[in-house]
Amino acid sequence: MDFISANQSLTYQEITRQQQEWQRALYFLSRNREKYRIIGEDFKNHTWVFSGCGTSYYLAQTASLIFEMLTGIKTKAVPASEILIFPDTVFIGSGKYLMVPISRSGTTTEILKAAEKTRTELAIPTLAVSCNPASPLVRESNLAIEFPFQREKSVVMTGSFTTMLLSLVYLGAIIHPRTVLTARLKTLAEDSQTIMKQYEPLIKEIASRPEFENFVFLGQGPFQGLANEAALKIQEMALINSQSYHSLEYRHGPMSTVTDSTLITFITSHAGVQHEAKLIQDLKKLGAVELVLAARDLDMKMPKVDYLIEVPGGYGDVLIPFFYMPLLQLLGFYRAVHRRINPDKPQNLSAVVTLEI
Ligand code: F1P
Repeated sequence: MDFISANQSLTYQEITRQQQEWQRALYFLSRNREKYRIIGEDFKNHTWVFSGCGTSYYLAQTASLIFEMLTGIKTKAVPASEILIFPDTVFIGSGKYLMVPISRSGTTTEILKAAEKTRTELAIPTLAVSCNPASPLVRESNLAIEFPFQREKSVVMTGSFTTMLLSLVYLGAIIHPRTVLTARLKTLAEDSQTIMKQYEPLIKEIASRPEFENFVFLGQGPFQGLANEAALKIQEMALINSQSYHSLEYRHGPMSTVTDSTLITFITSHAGVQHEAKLIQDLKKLGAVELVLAARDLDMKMPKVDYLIEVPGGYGDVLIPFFYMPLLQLLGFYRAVHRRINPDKPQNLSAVVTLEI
């Protein structure tokens, strides 16, 4: 970075220290195993409604699907505002629900109001997830996932996304234990850090290509939440419009906007790779530059692409987001640097949105 060195940037520090945060988080989460097991037991027949705003909403999208894959418990994900505006479309009839409000700060007005409405007017219990154990969200919730998250100072959420996601994956792993997953959780942080360091120069190179005007992120299932979050990182840090879709939806209209200044990032999954590989081939013909994130143990050969980032096999669709997300955050960071924009000071944004409601 010319005008500010990467190490001077808070956002950069928070992106690159996140794997250490996961290790700490896992240590503290493991001390509350019994508490989390009981939560799972008490609410296994409820629908868990994951909610948040901005990054915390995209986290809700990804976490709800991973949690459902892990536990078989029914989930849905909605922005906090939907609970305020259309509550009857979220909590239906006499169904049994647990609300999971997610917020880094624990002070965003919409999620606070949504949690309060759910608890008091609808008599639905809440399980808060926040990086701030002293926040009103945690204080007022019936239950909370608590551990000493390292507080982020940046406006833009990065490590807090993956650390809160990890806490929900961990909860799922306790509710429905699996030996392989428990073993993989032990190596995840170190392996993710290795991959992040290995591919950081490539991400920087891609982010520095001047011709890109259109950033598109595609993913299915839990990876669609990652696509939304990656697009948001480009908007917040680099101040560029970006788009995100369910991968196969891109054919149904949006691909009409592809030009040779479009970078399409494919956030692939084990479940979707057959379809995604075909999409990668098809979109190449339209002239887009393609970046593919994929696990090494996919049971097929990737078509030839401009940039391929391969992450270790054996982690499955539940844990590969922890390899992809730090790299997607770095893409936003380095695009900002390329545009000589300071990612620590995003335009028009503050760390918390406070409204008079
Ligand atoms: C959520 C959030 C951020 C966003 C922005 C304002 O905050 O929407 O995702 O980057 O700066 O706040 P929180 O509820 O998770 O604290």
